[in-house]
Amino acid sequence: MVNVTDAARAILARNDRGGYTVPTDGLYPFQWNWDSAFVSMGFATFDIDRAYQELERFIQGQWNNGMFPHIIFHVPSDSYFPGPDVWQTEQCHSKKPMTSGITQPPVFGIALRFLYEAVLVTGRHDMLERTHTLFNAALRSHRWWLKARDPDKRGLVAILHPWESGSDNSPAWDEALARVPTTTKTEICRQDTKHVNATMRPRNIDYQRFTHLVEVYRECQWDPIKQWSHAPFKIADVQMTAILARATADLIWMASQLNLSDALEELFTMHQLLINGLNSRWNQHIRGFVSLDLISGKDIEKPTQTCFIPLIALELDSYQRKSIQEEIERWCQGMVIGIPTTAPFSPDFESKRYWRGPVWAVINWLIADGLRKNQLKELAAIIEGNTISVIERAGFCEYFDPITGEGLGGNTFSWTAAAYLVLRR
Ligand code: 2M8
Repeated sequence: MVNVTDAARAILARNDRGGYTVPTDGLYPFQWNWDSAFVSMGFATFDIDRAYQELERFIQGQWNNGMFPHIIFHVPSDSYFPGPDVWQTEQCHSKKPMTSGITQPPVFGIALRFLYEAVLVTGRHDMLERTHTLFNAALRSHRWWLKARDPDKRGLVAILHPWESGSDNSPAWDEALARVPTTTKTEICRQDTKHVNATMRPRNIDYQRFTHLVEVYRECQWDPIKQWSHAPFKIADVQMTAILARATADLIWMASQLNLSDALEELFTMHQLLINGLNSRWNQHIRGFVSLDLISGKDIEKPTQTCFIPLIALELDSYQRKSIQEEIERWCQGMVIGIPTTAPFSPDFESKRYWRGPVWAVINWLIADGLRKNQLKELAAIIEGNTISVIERAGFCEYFDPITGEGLGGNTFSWTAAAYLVLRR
């Protein structure tokens, strides 16, 4: 019998393109932002040099203004839409690899701490300079987040495109996305449905709106101030904010390890702002945290995984803790595997369609981590155990049907392999 840990390492080796890892062959032929951060943690369980390399290749795509783009197009490929010809971001990152024009969840800082902890365990002293370089890139990107995506200093950072959230077609974005026009100047040549059954992917109308948004921001020449004022889609997202807050806490830890006292003060201020913002988003009805639609001014009361992600950054009070525990248990009732990314009792739930219900290993990883942080260790262990066993049964799939446990989407997925390696340790 093949050892599953070896199989997970083999997936990472197979998706390695020379120092960076593609999410999976064919469907996603470039380096993705939060995928790479998760993948680097997977590598750190057995090859710390390669783990560092993953982040080093990634920061090659950092923009002059500090933004970490969501895709780095290291080498051309025509198996993905939209490619660099649609984004047209050359002026933002002179002499660097081509990139997309939007960002993704800042898991980078979380990964950097994870890697550095592994370095400390090995007692290696030759990684300091490399660590400093990565730390500085992370700090610049956090500054970009606060400046470009929270100009009103609410303590909540906004997404301007559903692709930025990483949960592209989540029901959480439905109402806001419905206001975005479906007209596009670009010819939409979807490649994803050549790799994966269309019923497991976003709809064509979603792609029209995704592409329309790209065009709006391209016309703003990717200038953050212009984008902020022209954005037809603008959501202060609690998942994004929670990841940024947690990553900021991890950078605080890094700064104290590296004796960077100047950075410490700035990071503390950033962290407090984000924690206050997140705390203001508790919703009694949903029994979780909710995002805010900055255009309609409305709370987004959709039961999606987003509501639980703030656990990774916050210390909940006992009432919140109990509510979230009960809510997660309710969502998992009758499921072969939890946690579904949309509550199964919601009319929006679709067990096979991408971010509208399927279970994602990296989301379980984050939530379990948040549960542990909040002393809900038993529930965390159940979720981790279920994630490990579904991967052992169904393989390293992109996502899983919570009702049947079936593996869906792309196969041989890097971040699923990384999740396995980290959760199985
Ligand atoms: C999916 O998103 C990309 C766009 O970024 C796509 O569907 O084309 C999402 O699952 C996202 O979270 C993930 O980072 C990416 C690569 O795995 O695929």
